[in-house]
Amino acid sequence: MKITAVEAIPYAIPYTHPLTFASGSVATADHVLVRIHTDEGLIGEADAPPRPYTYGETQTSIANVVQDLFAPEMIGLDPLDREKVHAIMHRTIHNQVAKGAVDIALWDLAGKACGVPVHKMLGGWTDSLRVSHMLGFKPAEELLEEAHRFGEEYGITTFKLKVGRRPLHLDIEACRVLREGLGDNVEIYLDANRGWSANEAMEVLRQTDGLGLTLLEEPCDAKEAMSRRRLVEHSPIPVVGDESVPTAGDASRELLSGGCNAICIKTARSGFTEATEILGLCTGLGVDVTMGNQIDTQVGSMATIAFGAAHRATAARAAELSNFLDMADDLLADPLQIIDGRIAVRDLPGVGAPIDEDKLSRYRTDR
Ligand code: MUC
Ligand code: MG
Repeated sequence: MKITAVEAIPYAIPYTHPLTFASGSVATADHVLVRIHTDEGLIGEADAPPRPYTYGETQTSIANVVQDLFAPEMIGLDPLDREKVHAIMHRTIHNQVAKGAVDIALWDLAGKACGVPVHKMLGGWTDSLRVSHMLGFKPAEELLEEAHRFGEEYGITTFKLKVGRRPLHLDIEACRVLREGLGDNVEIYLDANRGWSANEAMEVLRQTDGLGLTLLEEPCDAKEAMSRRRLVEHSPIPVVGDESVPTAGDASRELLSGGCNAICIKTARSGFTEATEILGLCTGLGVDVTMGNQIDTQVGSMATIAFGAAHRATAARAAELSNFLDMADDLLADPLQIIDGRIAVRDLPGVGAPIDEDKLSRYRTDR
């Protein structure tokens, strides 16, 4: 099998409920669908969600780097020779989301070529994942109402609260209201998207002590190395690296230097290959992982599900899989469903995310 063409198709789908967090806000899914074509007629696909405030990539930069830098070198290669494609991509620094999508599209092709679901190829641990829902910036009472609604409608019992606001009492109050309103059996953890300093995060931990929060993700910029290390040393709960650890090299640097002691794995920015390397580091070192959401579509969420369900360690905690519910529409042909707080894998060859061609024609912005 040979790669004959690589497409990077920009599209835009609005959000019905925009998500706001410390480093940015998302009102439109202005993503890129990466498609790798082969001489055998098989097509590998993956969704690339640009997050300029996190990685510096935009819809245009992702489409350009895939089409102008990667595609010309990839054409003619066997898509199963992933290491050769990675060597090509490695010559360009950064551009993690573009690289992640190319990698997932190659795995999609590998699964389709073998007639096997990718979650089986990667490890086949389980057939569904528990869902964690992400709560964006809102007044505390609205957050509680949203959490109750997601509990009742979808059976979700784990919530990641976006924090990192100033003054600090806004988030401290939100934690209190959620804990009092949801009771002790609901898991609540925090993600500050670098909104605080490490010392502010210490203060929040002090004032939320006793509320049973389970994780604190990316409290401050990881480059604040000294005070972040102090925070990690003194925190009673694991401090999770997210945007500071897109690659295995970043994850090892942050873990070994004490910048975090748990890791959020996101397939959108690490692909399956690098995510596997990161996971190996984490299980080897004995640190917890979470499956994160890069504000993914259903197509992107299927990739997270395939990877998360494949491994014991990634299936241990609830995975962030519900952001797609806030979108007006999606490209996935057969919509995802959250039932009793879980989403199931799809037993289709590849990642299991066939695209609705009519919807792609409607939402693509390049024609
Ligand atoms: C998260 O976990 O941080 C917000 C920005 C981004 O890149 O991902 C989201 C969610
Ligand atoms: Mg995060």
